[in-house]
Amino acid sequence: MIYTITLNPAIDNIIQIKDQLISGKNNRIVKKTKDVGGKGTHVSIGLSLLGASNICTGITGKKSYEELSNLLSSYGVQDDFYSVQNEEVRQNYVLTDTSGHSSYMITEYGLSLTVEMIDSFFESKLKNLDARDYVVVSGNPSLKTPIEVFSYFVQRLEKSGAKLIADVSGKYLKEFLKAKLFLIKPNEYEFAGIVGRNISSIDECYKAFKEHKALLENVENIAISMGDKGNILISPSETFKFKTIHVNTINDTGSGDAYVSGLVYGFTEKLPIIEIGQLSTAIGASKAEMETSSGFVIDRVNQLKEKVDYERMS
Ligand code: TA6
Repeated sequence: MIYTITLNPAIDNIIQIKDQLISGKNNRIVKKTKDVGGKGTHVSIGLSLLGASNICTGITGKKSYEELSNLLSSYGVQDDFYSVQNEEVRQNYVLTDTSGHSSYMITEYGLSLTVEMIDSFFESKLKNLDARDYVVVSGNPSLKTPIEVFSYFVQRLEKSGAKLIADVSGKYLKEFLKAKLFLIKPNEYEFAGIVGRNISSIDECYKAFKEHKALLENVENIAISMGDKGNILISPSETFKFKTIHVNTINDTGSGDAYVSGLVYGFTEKLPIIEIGQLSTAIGASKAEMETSSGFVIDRVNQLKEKVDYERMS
């Protein structure tokens, strides 16, 4: 079974304004919608759209949880979060404009986690976890969460024997790298933070990977996304880079998470690396064509994936 864990899910309040946002001007709202926020939730939406059964779980507040759950079920996702009394689901705000050139993300800190919450979460939602399972931890906990609590969470996950997939950043990624990982998906900045040098191209990613293999010895597969510059998939036996497909971007919020859902699907279905890269790249592009924060159009993905150019690096 594939579990997605979101330690700080959200409800995204998407506000579309006319033309581009201008400071000091009265920027008129054209449209307001709500969508699922948080990253692991988006991965579950992607897996469900791809037909892969998964358990969408994590830790959230009880207040507004029903609204988040209804948004998830509108994508066919049955969630099973551990919810905390007297806490609420955080509200995030995504500002987009009709030009489609920019999106602004304004996020609340969300719920600060404790060891007791982690233990209750494992006892109530993860007690059946074992080596046959994949666990995708996507999105950081609230920045108010002490790193020791997150470290405890990672140690409990590692003890379960499940294959771990991490899409987290900064000190949380550094913490996860102490554990044995099946897959990580840093962006260029997060990868630069691991190898301690600036990265400005996909080729530089691969060069830095080869020079700093020791820093990544716990990681089996690495996908590094670089937005318009493309992405690279590094596995123990082969490495490929993939070109980005340029589409008419309406809202790129959640494109990275949608891309991760393609990676998780591909790796868990044991598809060839080339197919994994083409599928996940096409999914990220299809998401960017939508007004929402999550989801994509399967027919559009199938149309785009054949157009994804790639090159073998090793
Ligand atoms: O990646 C997209 C997204 O999950 C948005 O839906 C928004 O909720 C934001 O990112 C949350 O990011 P954070 O890093 O605060 O969990």
